[in-house]
Amino acid sequence: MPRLLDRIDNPADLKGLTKQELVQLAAEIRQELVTTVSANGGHLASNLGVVELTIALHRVFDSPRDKIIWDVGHQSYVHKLLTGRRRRFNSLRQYGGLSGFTSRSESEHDPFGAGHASTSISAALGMAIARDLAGDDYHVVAVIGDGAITGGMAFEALNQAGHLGSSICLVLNDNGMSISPTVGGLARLLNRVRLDYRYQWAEAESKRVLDILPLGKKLWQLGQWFKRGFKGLIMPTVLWEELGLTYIGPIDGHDINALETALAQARGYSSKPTFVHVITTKGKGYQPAEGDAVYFHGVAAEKKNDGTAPSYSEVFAQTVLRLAREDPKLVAITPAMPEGNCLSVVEAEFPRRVFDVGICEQHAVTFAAGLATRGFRPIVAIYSTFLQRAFDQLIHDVCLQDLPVTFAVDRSGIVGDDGKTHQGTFDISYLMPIPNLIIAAPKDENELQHLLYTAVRAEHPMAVRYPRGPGVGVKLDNELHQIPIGKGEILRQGQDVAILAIGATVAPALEAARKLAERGIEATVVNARFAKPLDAELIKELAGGTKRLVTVEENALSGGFGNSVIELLQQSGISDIQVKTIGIPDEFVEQGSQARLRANYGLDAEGIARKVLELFPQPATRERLDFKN
Ligand SMILES: Cc1ncc(C[n+]2csc(CCOP(=O)(O)OP(=O)(O)O)c2C)c(N)n1
Repeated sequence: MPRLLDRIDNPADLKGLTKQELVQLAAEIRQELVTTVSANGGHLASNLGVVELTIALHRVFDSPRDKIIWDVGHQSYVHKLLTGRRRRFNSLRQYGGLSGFTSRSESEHDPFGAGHASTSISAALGMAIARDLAGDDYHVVAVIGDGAITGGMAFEALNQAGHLGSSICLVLNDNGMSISPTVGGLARLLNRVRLDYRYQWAEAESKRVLDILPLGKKLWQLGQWFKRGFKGLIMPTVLWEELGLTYIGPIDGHDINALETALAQARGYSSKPTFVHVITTKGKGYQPAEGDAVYFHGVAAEKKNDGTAPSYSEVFAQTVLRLAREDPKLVAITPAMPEGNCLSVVEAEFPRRVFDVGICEQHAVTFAAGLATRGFRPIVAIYSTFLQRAFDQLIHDVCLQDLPVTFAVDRSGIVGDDGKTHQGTFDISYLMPIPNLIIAAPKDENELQHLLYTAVRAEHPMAVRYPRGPGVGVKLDNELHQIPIGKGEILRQGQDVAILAIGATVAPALEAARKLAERGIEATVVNARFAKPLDAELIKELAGGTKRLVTVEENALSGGFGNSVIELLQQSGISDIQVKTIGIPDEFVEQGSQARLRANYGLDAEGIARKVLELFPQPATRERLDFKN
């Protein structure tokens, strides 16, 4: 039987469908989501939960004239299917394919690109004010989850939205879940609405009481006061109303009729911000995802781990567990990623010393600073891309006061299919100029343990960056030891060229050296370990020896490790040397598998060997070096 979905080329095609057809369409969309995400990986549970909401939004509003903004954008797959991207949907998260998030360059139906959380209300407000100033009359809608609304930016925008009073429609997609269950006071408040069915009774009762009050301004005022006080007692909507938003809800987010009624009501408010509270079930309609929404939040296309080596994140968590057992003052903080960075393992044993602070990177960093002032040893486990959010907190609250906070910078370097918004290719550059901060990267998962052990004993803030995915498969030492700060190690000696690699690039650098040796070029390979402070002594010695240096890093070249090495040479007056740097040029890194992207940027063994070869320009040597086989 032909699918209804195959007839939807743009949102206007939804408008003529009957209620029964809409139910069928929702089922077809869910089938498509499960099939594609099973093959390509992606955010399954979040998308399954917004099928009806997305259909209703596109029936009530008129995209692209009306602007529908998805916070984070990880739940925009249904929106993509309904806005002309159905035929390309099988390319989701693939190299050159559809993004797993919203993107302005991908479709006119994506008015704002996303990937990081809590931006939608600010963006919506900007568009709404632009509309008002230009004398336009389109609608602006922001859809934000109960996880993303815990982010500080969302609150900053809500504060301004109520103050400006411009018309925007904020849809809270409340499923009680961030990636893990949403935490915090706001989550508790929302839970009361979601879980306590008394809200239905409360609403009916407050309306009944108001109905029997006599008219007249004074009593009307009293009625308003009573309504707010009474509703607030049982139905915690008052927060939104006091902020200046008209509250509509709570609405069953899987009932298209109810959704359409509520959204149409919101659309009707032409001079007020509205807040439509929609209750959904994450993973809806696919039993495995409904049963385990945490696991099915983000599904990997390939198996994360082939079983031979633990992931860096797993080794991180096991190390924190050991350190926490030894030191009662050790605490760990995660901004909403206890599963991704594996801290849930530590939390199980030390529930009072692991803090999921919500999607609040800025708060996470300053919270750690506060703990450090009182003699605690905080470890902030944070993805490289999300630490960007807390740049000022890093400088102003941690490093300026030289507080010994450890930053476990997970997913550093190339992360793969999540694409441009999530690549961890900036951290060395943005950390580098901050005084007092030590920046390290282990060559393998064993060294990660030792660097973490070193970091929690350091007298300064220290960042340890490590990549996404499995370690290189080395044996993990039982005894942990401190690594001297700012000291690299020579892994291989050769007189022709020195390769200085840091972090995940050390293993391919060693392999490159082996390939070069087969062809008569002997390379020294150094595991730099520290981007700051650099091992100046070692670098100067190498420069004096081989006169040829190649640096390798999975980070932007601008302001990165290699540039720092060049600066050191320059400042030391060393000029009789050839230097090549391998890293990410001045561009955003696309989505694709880590292996493919690394190869694209010459960060694999072949690429490193090729770059070394550029320092040996004799054609005869070049011809002999064929690294393809
Ligand atoms: C600034 C930032 N921190 C962390 C993340 C990682 N992240 C992606 S989705 C998500 C949970 C979002 O929860 P919610 O908004 O409730 O949406 P749901 O998936 O439940 O629909 C998190 C923490 C992010 N995208 N951006």
